[in-house]
Amino acid sequence: MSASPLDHDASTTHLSYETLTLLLQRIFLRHGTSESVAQVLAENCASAERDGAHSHGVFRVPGYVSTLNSGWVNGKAVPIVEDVASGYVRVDAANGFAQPALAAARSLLVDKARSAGIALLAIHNSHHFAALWPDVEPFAEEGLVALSVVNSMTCVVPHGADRPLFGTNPIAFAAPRADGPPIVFDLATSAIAHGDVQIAARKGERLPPGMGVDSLGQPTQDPKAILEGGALLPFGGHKGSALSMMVELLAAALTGGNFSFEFNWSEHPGARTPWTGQLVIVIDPSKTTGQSFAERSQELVRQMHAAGLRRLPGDRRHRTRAKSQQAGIEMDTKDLRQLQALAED
Ligand code: NDP
Ligand code: PYC
Repeated sequence: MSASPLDHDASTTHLSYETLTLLLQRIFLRHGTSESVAQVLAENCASAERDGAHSHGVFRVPGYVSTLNSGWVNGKAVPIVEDVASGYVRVDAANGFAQPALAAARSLLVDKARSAGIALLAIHNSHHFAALWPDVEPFAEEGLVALSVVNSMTCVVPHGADRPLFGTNPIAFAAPRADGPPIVFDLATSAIAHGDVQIAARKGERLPPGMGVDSLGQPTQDPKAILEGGALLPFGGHKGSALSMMVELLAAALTGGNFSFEFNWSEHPGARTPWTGQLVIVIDPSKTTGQSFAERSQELVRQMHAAGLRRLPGDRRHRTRAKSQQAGIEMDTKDLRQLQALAED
């Protein structure tokens, strides 16, 4: 489970979560973040890699580094937390990353949710380049229900429109249950996450039909055609498109952040992180009457399994996590070498 020395013949290697987190922390610090931001981003990224959420694990590190080097984001930003109302917390992320802004406001948000039954956190002036489930799952681990949305960068054609406007705009939800890990789903409202298109292009793989269009608006299964002047489609036609619109409204209009089409990073070559907003809603289900929420959600899971369902959202991730905890996080040796170089260059 060690990061070095590497076996020169092995194409994969295994690292502990702690080793990977420390390496990532060194990279972020080396490229201009504060200690606290480096820690939050490193834990987020290592968790994604540990859980097999590859489109938002170490794959993202070169993008973080080029963005930090471009001056587009402030890696040392200190979020400004405002206690706005009994159930409302606002954070100006100060052109920094969204996760440190969430961390700064978290205890106030939880206190408010526990006293009022529900509270929301509106983050603006923020960059989110990660998976969304790490932002909600910890709430469910402490018995709360959480929902979060974040918008990204224009690359999705709204259903029935002619050109891209929306971001890939994920929605993540987490709820506690009595006999197992929280129920969590986290999904892009595009037919496929932009990160997965990049990964497919890198591997030379074709995409399933219905994911995107080329620069002429024609359906394509070629990821490069989508990335080079083409665009993605929403998942589920008009239904995913409506959800993506909702994400723009909640994550940007409601928080004071940019819509996915509102920022211009062209003067920051290397910038990759969308400068937008994020909304988190936390509910305390102990205010529910009758049986506990966690027992009710367990009953729903029981019935879903009885109906023949074999895989709940989150199951694959939790299985991969258990494997990583036992054998270490499996990584390509080549990717690890690239990370080590980024920690030193
Ligand atoms: P997927 O389509 O891979 O998965 C979406 C959800 O469905 C997950 O919770 C997954 O659980 C679950 N799931 C997948 N397949 C099944 C199945 N057969 N049966 C039951 N459940 C299933 O995710 P996306 O490609 O849509 O998104 C990938 C990531 O990209 C997300 O983490 C998202 O937050 C991130 N993203 C981030 C953006 C940003 O701006 N920061 C923008 C867009 C996306 P499991 O995880 O267990 O497989
Ligand atoms: O994978 O679509 C994506 C994405 C956008 C911003 C961060 N991830």
